[in-house]
Amino acid sequence: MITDLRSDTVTKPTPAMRRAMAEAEVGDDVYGEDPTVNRLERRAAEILGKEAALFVPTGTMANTIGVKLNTSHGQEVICESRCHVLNYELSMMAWFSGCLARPVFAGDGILRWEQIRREIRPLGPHWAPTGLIEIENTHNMAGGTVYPLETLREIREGAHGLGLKVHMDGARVFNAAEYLNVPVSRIAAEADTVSFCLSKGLGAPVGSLIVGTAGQMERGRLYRKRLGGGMRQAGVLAAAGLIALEEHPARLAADHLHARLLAEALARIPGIQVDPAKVQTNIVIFDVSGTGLAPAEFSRKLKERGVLMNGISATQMRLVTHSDVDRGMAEQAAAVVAEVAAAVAA
Ligand code: TLP
Repeated sequence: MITDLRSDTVTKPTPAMRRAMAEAEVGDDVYGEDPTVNRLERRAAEILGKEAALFVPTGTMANTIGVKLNTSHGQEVICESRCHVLNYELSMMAWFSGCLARPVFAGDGILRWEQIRREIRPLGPHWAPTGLIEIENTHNMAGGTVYPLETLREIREGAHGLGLKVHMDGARVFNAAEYLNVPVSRIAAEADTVSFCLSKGLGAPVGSLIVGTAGQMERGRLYRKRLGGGMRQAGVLAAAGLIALEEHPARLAADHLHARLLAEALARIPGIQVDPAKVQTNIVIFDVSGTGLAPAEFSRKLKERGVLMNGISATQMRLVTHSDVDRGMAEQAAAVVAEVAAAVAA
């Protein structure tokens, strides 16, 4: 058996999802006639506390539309240096929206208003004006870190005070809500548009949503079509998404527990560095340089023993817990990491 901790994107649809997909009522969503997609969009808007939602194939498309809705060509988007929109979306911000990223580093991935404020550029003879603040919650490459509500409020108030919008890449915003123990709508209220993924911790096979005002989502539909995201009888996907959205947030606590257990076990392994106290959600980033192995080599040795984890830098690896990994598998994976580290030391 393989324990796949490369990402929470790897989950397989549950039997209930497969049944719902097989039985889904469908129509042509490009005409707005897919009842299951419409239901998913209605429920997503309600749960996130926004006027409207738009179902899209991927988180990348949701963010692309989010940036486009809130900017115009030639503007800058302030974002954290390691964020997904800048590093893992094939420069879509530039390609589709004609914007430049203005990256700002925060060790824990969490931007503070004071940092953002210093980077805001007015219209002037030399500068591209700031168009948007983009925040990633939870922050993937900082290790699943969560924005405190107070920090989000300061960013929203500061940005709105200057006439700027806030887009939240909330691919894992339900993990953030679980960590803060608040309804996800409390978090979404602090951003103008929020993207989130059904296909990560929530366990759906495909799909993301973007939420915002009804007017924004109406324009968003056109951008989605331009991007090739008009999916026709997409109710088969939305049916699995509805189960993910309604039922799976409740099980994220287990993923967080397993991530914490893994981090604690890893911290005891000589040569591995990680601070379990910093693990807030389902992502653990750990340094393997002390073992004498590079992440790619470490990853290969883990794979030989049935455990999948990827390197994310010259020294660090990432593991992500999800619904297809139970406590026993998490414990077993930690034992395999210990075994590889010990084999190298010997
Ligand atoms: N993240 C993937 C990889 O692309 C890195 C992963 O395995 O974590 N925002 C955030 C914060 C993400 O982590 C991801 C995917 C996306 C957006 C994009 O989602 P998709 O893959 O659906 O385009």
